[in-house]
Amino acid sequence: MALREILTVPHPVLKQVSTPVEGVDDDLRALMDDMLETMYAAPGIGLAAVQVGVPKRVIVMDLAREGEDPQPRHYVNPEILWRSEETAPYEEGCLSVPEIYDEVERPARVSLRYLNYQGELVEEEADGLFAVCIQHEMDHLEGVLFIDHLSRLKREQAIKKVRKRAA
Ligand code: K1U
Ligand code: ZN
Repeated sequence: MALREILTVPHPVLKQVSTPVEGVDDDLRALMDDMLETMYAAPGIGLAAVQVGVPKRVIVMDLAREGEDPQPRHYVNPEILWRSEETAPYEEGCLSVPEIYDEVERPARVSLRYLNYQGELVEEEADGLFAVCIQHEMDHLEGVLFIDHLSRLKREQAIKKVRKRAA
Protein backbone atom coordinates (compact mmCIF):
# COMPACT_ATOMS: atom_id res chain seq x y z
CA MET A 1 0.00 0.00 0.00
CA ALA A 2 1.13 3.56 -0.60
CA LEU A 3 0.14 7.08 0.29
CA ARG A 4 -0.88 9.13 -2.75
CA GLU A 5 -0.78 12.91 -3.14
CA ILE A 6 -4.21 14.57 -2.80
CA LEU A 7 -4.72 17.22 -5.49
CA THR A 8 -6.05 20.58 -4.33
CA VAL A 9 -7.90 23.37 -6.13
CA PRO A 10 -7.40 24.74 -8.73
CA HIS A 11 -5.76 21.58 -10.15
CA PRO A 12 -7.37 20.98 -13.60
CA VAL A 13 -7.68 17.18 -13.12
CA LEU A 14 -10.28 17.83 -10.38
CA LYS A 15 -12.60 19.24 -13.08
CA GLN A 16 -12.37 16.11 -15.28
CA VAL A 17 -15.31 13.73 -15.64
CA SER A 18 -14.13 10.30 -14.44
CA THR A 19 -14.49 7.28 -16.73
CA PRO A 20 -16.21 3.98 -15.84
CA VAL A 21 -14.05 1.06 -14.79
CA GLU A 22 -14.13 -2.18 -16.86
CA GLY A 23 -14.28 -4.46 -13.83
CA VAL A 24 -12.80 -4.99 -10.38
CA ASP A 25 -9.38 -6.66 -10.57
CA ASP A 26 -6.29 -6.74 -8.34
CA ASP A 27 -4.91 -3.50 -9.84
CA LEU A 28 -8.15 -1.68 -8.99
CA ARG A 29 -8.19 -3.21 -5.49
CA ALA A 30 -4.59 -1.95 -5.01
CA LEU A 31 -5.73 1.56 -6.04
CA MET A 32 -8.64 1.38 -3.54
CA ASP A 33 -6.24 0.18 -0.79
CA ASP A 34 -3.95 3.16 -1.51
CA MET A 35 -6.92 5.53 -1.52
CA LEU A 36 -8.11 4.29 1.88
CA GLU A 37 -4.62 4.61 3.37
CA THR A 38 -4.40 8.15 1.96
CA MET A 39 -7.89 9.03 3.27
CA TYR A 40 -7.15 7.71 6.78
CA ALA A 41 -3.85 9.64 6.88
CA ALA A 42 -5.43 12.94 5.77
CA PRO A 43 -7.72 12.36 7.77
CA GLY A 44 -11.03 12.20 5.91
CA ILE A 45 -14.21 10.18 5.66
CA GLY A 46 -14.33 9.80 1.87
CA LEU A 47 -12.12 10.06 -1.20
CA ALA A 48 -12.69 9.84 -4.97
CA ALA A 49 -9.95 8.44 -7.24
CA VAL A 50 -9.80 11.70 -9.21
CA GLN A 51 -8.57 13.43 -6.03
CA VAL A 52 -5.39 11.35 -6.25
CA GLY A 53 -5.07 12.08 -9.98
CA VAL A 54 -6.82 8.94 -11.29
CA PRO A 55 -10.04 9.97 -13.11
CA LYS A 56 -11.83 6.62 -12.73
CA ARG A 57 -15.30 6.15 -11.21
CA VAL A 58 -14.05 4.82 -7.87
CA ILE A 59 -14.80 6.04 -4.32
CA VAL A 60 -13.72 4.89 -0.86
CA MET A 61 -15.33 5.88 2.44
CA ASP A 62 -15.28 5.09 6.15
CA LEU A 63 -17.98 6.58 8.38
CA ALA A 64 -16.96 4.75 11.59
CA ARG A 65 -17.01 7.02 14.66
CA GLU A 66 -13.97 7.59 16.86
CA GLY A 67 -13.25 4.48 18.92
CA GLU A 68 -15.16 2.16 16.55
CA ASP A 69 -13.40 -0.42 14.38
CA PRO A 70 -12.67 0.76 10.82
CA GLN A 71 -15.50 0.17 8.34
CA PRO A 72 -13.90 0.65 4.89
CA ARG A 73 -16.39 0.95 2.03
CA HIS A 74 -15.67 0.75 -1.71
CA TYR A 75 -17.86 2.04 -4.55
CA VAL A 76 -16.97 1.25 -8.17
CA ASN A 77 -19.05 2.76 -11.02
CA PRO A 78 -21.67 4.06 -8.53
CA GLU A 79 -25.00 5.26 -9.91
CA ILE A 80 -27.74 7.16 -8.08
CA LEU A 81 -31.08 5.46 -8.81
CA TRP A 82 -33.35 7.72 -6.74
CA ARG A 83 -33.15 11.02 -4.82
CA SER A 84 -35.64 12.13 -2.14
CA GLU A 85 -37.63 15.35 -2.66
CA GLU A 86 -36.72 16.28 0.90
CA THR A 87 -33.36 17.99 1.26
CA ALA A 88 -31.05 18.53 4.23
CA PRO A 89 -28.18 20.97 4.88
CA TYR A 90 -24.72 19.82 6.01
CA GLU A 91 -21.52 21.73 6.73
CA GLU A 92 -19.21 20.02 4.19
CA GLY A 93 -15.45 19.93 3.86
CA CYS A 94 -13.17 18.49 1.17
CA LEU A 95 -9.60 17.26 1.23
CA SER A 96 -9.11 18.98 -2.16
CA VAL A 97 -10.28 22.31 -0.66
CA PRO A 98 -8.49 22.03 2.70
CA GLU A 99 -9.68 23.98 5.75
CA ILE A 100 -12.76 25.39 3.99
CA TYR A 101 -16.18 24.37 5.31
CA ASP A 102 -19.59 25.56 4.19
CA GLU A 103 -23.19 24.47 4.15
CA VAL A 104 -24.53 22.54 1.16
CA GLU A 105 -28.15 21.45 0.73
CA ARG A 106 -28.65 18.03 -0.91
CA PRO A 107 -31.37 15.36 -1.14
CA ALA A 108 -31.73 13.83 2.33
CA ARG A 109 -31.86 10.25 1.03
CA VAL A 110 -30.69 8.49 -2.13
CA SER A 111 -30.61 4.95 -3.41
CA LEU A 112 -27.57 3.75 -5.29
CA ARG A 113 -26.10 0.85 -7.22
CA TYR A 114 -22.39 0.04 -7.44
CA LEU A 115 -19.77 -2.70 -7.60
CA ASN A 116 -18.10 -3.51 -4.28
CA TYR A 117 -14.48 -4.59 -3.51
CA GLN A 118 -15.29 -8.12 -4.73
CA GLY A 119 -16.89 -6.83 -7.95
CA GLU A 120 -20.42 -7.78 -6.81
CA LEU A 121 -23.38 -5.59 -7.82
CA VAL A 122 -24.96 -3.99 -4.74
CA GLU A 123 -28.04 -1.76 -4.32
CA GLU A 124 -28.62 0.18 -1.11
CA GLU A 125 -30.25 3.26 0.39
CA ALA A 126 -28.31 6.05 2.03
CA ASP A 127 -29.40 8.67 4.56
CA GLY A 128 -27.70 10.96 7.08
CA LEU A 129 -23.95 11.40 6.70
CA PHE A 130 -23.78 8.46 4.26
CA ALA A 131 -26.16 10.28 1.89
CA VAL A 132 -24.16 13.51 2.22
CA CYS A 133 -20.81 11.83 1.67
CA ILE A 134 -21.81 9.61 -1.29
CA GLN A 135 -23.37 12.60 -3.09
CA HIS A 136 -20.27 14.73 -2.38
CA GLU A 137 -17.97 11.96 -3.69
CA MET A 138 -20.17 11.28 -6.74
CA ASP A 139 -19.98 15.00 -7.57
CA HIS A 140 -16.18 14.52 -7.74
CA LEU A 141 -16.75 11.89 -10.47
CA GLU A 142 -18.46 14.63 -12.55
CA GLY A 143 -15.70 17.19 -11.87
CA VAL A 144 -17.91 19.04 -9.38
CA LEU A 145 -16.61 20.27 -6.00
CA PHE A 146 -18.74 21.25 -3.00
CA ILE A 147 -17.67 24.87 -3.51
CA ASP A 148 -19.41 24.73 -6.92
CA HIS A 149 -22.67 24.65 -4.91
CA LEU A 150 -21.77 27.98 -3.24
CA SER A 151 -21.95 31.53 -4.61
CA ARG A 152 -19.28 32.58 -7.11
CA LEU A 153 -17.84 34.98 -4.53
CA LYS A 154 -17.50 32.26 -1.85
CA ARG A 155 -16.02 29.82 -4.41
CA GLU A 156 -13.41 32.29 -5.63
CA GLN A 157 -12.50 33.27 -2.05
CA ALA A 158 -12.06 29.58 -1.13
CA ILE A 159 -9.76 28.88 -4.10
CA LYS A 160 -7.75 32.03 -3.33
CA LYS A 161 -7.28 30.93 0.32
CA VAL A 162 -6.17 27.40 -0.67
CA ARG A 163 -3.73 28.77 -3.30
CA LYS A 164 -2.28 31.26 -0.81
CA ARG A 165 -1.73 28.60 1.86
CA ALA A 166 -0.09 26.25 -0.67
CA ALA A 167 2.32 28.92 -1.99
O1 K1U B 1 -12.43 15.33 0.03
C1 K1U B 1 -13.33 14.54 0.25
O2 K1U B 1 -14.13 14.25 -0.63
C2 K1U B 1 -13.46 13.96 1.62
C3 K1U B 1 -14.39 14.74 2.54
C4 K1U B 1 -15.72 14.02 2.58
C5 K1U B 1 -16.87 14.81 3.11
C6 K1U B 1 -16.85 15.40 4.35
C7 K1U B 1 -17.95 16.09 4.82
C8 K1U B 1 -19.08 16.18 4.05
C9 K1U B 1 -19.09 15.60 2.82
C10 K1U B 1 -18.00 14.90 2.35
C11 K1U B 1 -13.73 14.76 3.91
O3 K1U B 1 -13.49 13.75 4.49
S1 K1U B 1 -13.38 16.31 4.61
C12 K1U B 1 -12.74 15.88 6.22
C13 K1U B 1 -13.78 15.46 7.19
O4 K1U B 1 -14.96 15.66 6.96
C14 K1U B 1 -13.40 14.78 8.45
C15 K1U B 1 -12.10 14.59 8.81
C16 K1U B 1 -11.77 13.95 9.99
C17 K1U B 1 -12.75 13.49 10.82
C18 K1U B 1 -14.06 13.68 10.50
C19 K1U B 1 -14.39 14.31 9.30
ZN1 ZN C 1 -14.29 16.26 -1.69
